[in-house]
Amino acid sequence: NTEADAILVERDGRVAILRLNRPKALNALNNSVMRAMAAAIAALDTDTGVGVIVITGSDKAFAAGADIKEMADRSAVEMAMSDWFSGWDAVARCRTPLIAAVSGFALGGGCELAMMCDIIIASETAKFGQPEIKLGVIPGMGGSQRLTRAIGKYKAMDLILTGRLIDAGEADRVGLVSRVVQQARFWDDVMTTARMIAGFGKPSVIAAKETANRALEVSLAEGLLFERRVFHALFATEDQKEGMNAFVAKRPAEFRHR
Ligand code: CO8
Repeated sequence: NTEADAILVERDGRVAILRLNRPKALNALNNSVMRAMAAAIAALDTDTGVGVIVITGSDKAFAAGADIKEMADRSAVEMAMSDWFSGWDAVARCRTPLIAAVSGFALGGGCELAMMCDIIIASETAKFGQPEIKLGVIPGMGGSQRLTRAIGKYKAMDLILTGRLIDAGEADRVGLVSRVVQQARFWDDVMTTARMIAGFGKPSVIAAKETANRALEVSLAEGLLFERRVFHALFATEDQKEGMNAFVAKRPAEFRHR
């Protein structure tokens, strides 16, 4: 399919849904998907009407990896000069919360795309892995770093060095997913979660994401200082006044910035 339909963009109120749309290739991530995804996220991230972005695939595959056919014959110089995969940084830079809704295969770049998101909701059919070693390469979209931070060195090495796949249960046990849901309830759970987050005040949601992510970048003392400053600053928002006053008055909060 063409660049225009490499992903499908849907809206459900304040929730945007980006659906990978290369079913015949198990949603392999080629340059068209990367450009379409980067453009969609750039537009949605600055849209004040969007509170959460869901990234998903089909029942059979979230994404079975970077597109091997597109990469197979490239030279090292071509890969380096085009800075292959750098377009995916747009996903990691997104300030709006991202939920990866993973059913079926999330392998290689697919697993790495899920790990760029903030919450990973897996159907019980999900399978995760970093099989690049079997292709003579290594993870190239952040897997060696994000997987190691997410699940620790020894679990990550097990996956990266053997290329073996793990099912949703094992992914849950090692902490690679936020939760596992039965296939029949999977999409309902994803949308309920997305709508809930999208209903909170966006300034505090962005602050929460930004602050939690600092934990992966800085020392504990710096991270705690960052948290304290952001916490204090949120008292300048109408949503803080509304949230706390609504609690005291025993009524639901009506956040302004959502
Ligand atoms: N790329 C391209 N095409 C793919 C990919 C892929 N990653 N995965 C599946 N497809 C295609 C198949 O070629 C097949 O196409 P066709 O019908 O034309 O033959 C179609 O999708 C259906 O796939 P299968 O027939 O293989 O389906 P099965 O249900 O039998 O198997 C699997 C499903 C197990 C998921 C299998 O397709 C598979 O192993 N896929 C590859 C998984 C993989 O290795 N992923 C990692 C890719 S590499 C990567 O993501 C990062 C590389 C880092 C490089 C660093 C550079 C800087």
